[in-house]
Amino acid sequence: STVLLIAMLAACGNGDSSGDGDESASGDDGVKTIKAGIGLNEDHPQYKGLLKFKEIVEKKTDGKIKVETYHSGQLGDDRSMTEALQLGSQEVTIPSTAPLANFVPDFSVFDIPFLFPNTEVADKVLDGQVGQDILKKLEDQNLVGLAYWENGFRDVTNSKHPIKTMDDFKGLKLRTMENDLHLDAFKALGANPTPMAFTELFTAMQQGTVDGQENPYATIYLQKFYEVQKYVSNTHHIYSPFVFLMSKDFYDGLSEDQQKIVKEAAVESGKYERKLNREANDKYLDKLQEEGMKYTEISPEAREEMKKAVQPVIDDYKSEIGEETVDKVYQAIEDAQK
Ligand code: TF8
Repeated sequence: STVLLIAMLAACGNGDSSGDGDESASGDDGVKTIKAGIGLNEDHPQYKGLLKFKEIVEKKTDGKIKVETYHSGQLGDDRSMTEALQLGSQEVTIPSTAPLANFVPDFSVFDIPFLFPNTEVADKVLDGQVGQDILKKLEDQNLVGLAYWENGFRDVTNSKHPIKTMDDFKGLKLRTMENDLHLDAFKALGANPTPMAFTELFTAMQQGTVDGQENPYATIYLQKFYEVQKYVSNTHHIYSPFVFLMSKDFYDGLSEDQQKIVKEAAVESGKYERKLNREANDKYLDKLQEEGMKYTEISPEAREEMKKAVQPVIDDYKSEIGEETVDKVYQAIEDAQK
């Protein structure tokens, strides 16, 4: 009877864990469920984009695919949600490329400081062959990259003093995303950087564990960082893409039509999210100042000094990212400006 009991427990314990994600993702009525989680809150364009994805997919599949949406890190942070896709306990997440570099090093090419001159060039490179080829590399990690969305140009905030030149970074305890290139770049600028998941950031700033962080204005405003940060500068030091990720096991379990629908929906809702995000970033700097933050303009000379300081880090990382990927991205940026 003990053997029978153990066998019964083992059967119960199996639940979805042995499934490749399909059992947990599709009920016996043939309806498949996409569990989609993001890190930013419901006010951010990233969530509005996800709702657009849900609307398109549920409409085009006549409800045969349902999308459950979760925001504010309810399902975890960028890295843990990406791991959940690999394990089949979640179907969609939309991380920044920086944490994604821990799964596919090539994504760190987008963490090269001052890489993209503007969003037009970024869109052309990301949506062009070079960007799409980098997405393909996710498939070895049981992930499918369906589209690039936009996090945006990143700007530094802190609670200590205005940042006007590189000197002002000296000794500043700055949180960075969990990405070695970011870490080393801020060390080269003279800061004292700490990698941390986004879900822990607000508390760390509130408690003074870190003095500052760097994110686009929309995130700084919509996540209410102005409540715990005093100074903001337009460093615009990195353009961060998001990647619309889907579990490859789940994607492979879809019909060809359904695969076409989710791919097109990710691209279409991505264009919508980029538009909302760009409108947001322009107006949110004003709102940050209305909330009492002190804005400091970084001069072209100061930015040039920062570019020079981080160049050795970029040279060091070229082989780690992949020389071919780095060269192709630089060439695509040049071609996009002809
Ligand atoms: C960061 C990122 C995040 C986004 C979001 C969690 O600073 O910019 O805000 O990746 O999806 O960690």
